[in-house]
Amino acid sequence: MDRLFSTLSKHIIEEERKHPSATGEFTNLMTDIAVASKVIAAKVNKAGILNILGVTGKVNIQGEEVKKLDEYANDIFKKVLEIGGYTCILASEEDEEALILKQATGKYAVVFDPLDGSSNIDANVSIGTIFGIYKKSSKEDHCSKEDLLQPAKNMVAAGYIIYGSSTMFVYTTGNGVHGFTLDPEIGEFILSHKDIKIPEKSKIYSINEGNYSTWPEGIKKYINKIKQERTHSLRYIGSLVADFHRNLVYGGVFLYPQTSKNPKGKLRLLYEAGPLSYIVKEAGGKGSNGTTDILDIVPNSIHERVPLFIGSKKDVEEIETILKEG
Ligand code: P6P
Repeated sequence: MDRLFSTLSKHIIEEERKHPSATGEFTNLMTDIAVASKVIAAKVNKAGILNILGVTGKVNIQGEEVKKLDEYANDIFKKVLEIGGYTCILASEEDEEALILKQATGKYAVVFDPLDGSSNIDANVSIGTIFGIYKKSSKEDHCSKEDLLQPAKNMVAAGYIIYGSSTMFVYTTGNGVHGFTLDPEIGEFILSHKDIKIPEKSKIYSINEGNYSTWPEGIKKYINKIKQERTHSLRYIGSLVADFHRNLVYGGVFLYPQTSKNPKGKLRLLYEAGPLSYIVKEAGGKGSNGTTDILDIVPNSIHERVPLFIGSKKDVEEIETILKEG
């Protein structure tokens, strides 16, 4: 019975109480995100029945096929945040341009990938939503892209929802990383993983070995080294949130280096690498582009791509050292 008192809603309110000057707006924003994630989870969990698998026939800014669930998740997130009124500008993986919301009162900028890994939807592989929240930085009353193009270290919160064997909401506001599992019987996210810490050294590496021939030499050297020393197992789902979450819980390092097809890397800085690096730092890990901590990189555009090496700190630092040696 006491588990009912460790809900996400209660946790968010307890976090607010740590900030005496809090107005409750942030709590309401986080609550809105939690509601959006439950709505998306309900659809993801029965996509095959509702005939919302498959594609819409459209292509997004990334040149990727937009799956029906992608579009649905994007619409839900934007609608909930717009109605909530606590945000002034949004950046979504699915939309070419940032969305400046009509009400200028919201003081938060939210970046999100509404449904990452969607190429796996039809195969019932775990997928996820990633979000990051900034306080508006511009001095003007209205919001502008400047409020979005902040380094991830400026975030006030970051999280993801993984739609897998269960639906989990994992987030941090800078006071540890906490995981909540959705109890579908009562429609509440219940605290299941308090203060997650990623093991400093991992035994898992996640990378698409199919790109081996086009990796930078330093990455080939690192992968060959761990394969030679047989210190790691390869686990790669091809769904960032699922790979990241497993590595966060068990320890592991995820690598998406530059390739011939993605010479700047494939993953996006603003709404993928940034929020996940904020989370992993809070859990004792690290996110890097190979030379710089992801948290310190100032985005030049909302869809900017970066090479991403993220997970157990010692593994990421070893990759940085090998890349530095050239
Ligand atoms: P690849 C999914 O399309 C995605 O954006 C991430 O979720 C995932 O980590 C990556 O791409 C997989 O890319 O090239 O290995 O299929």
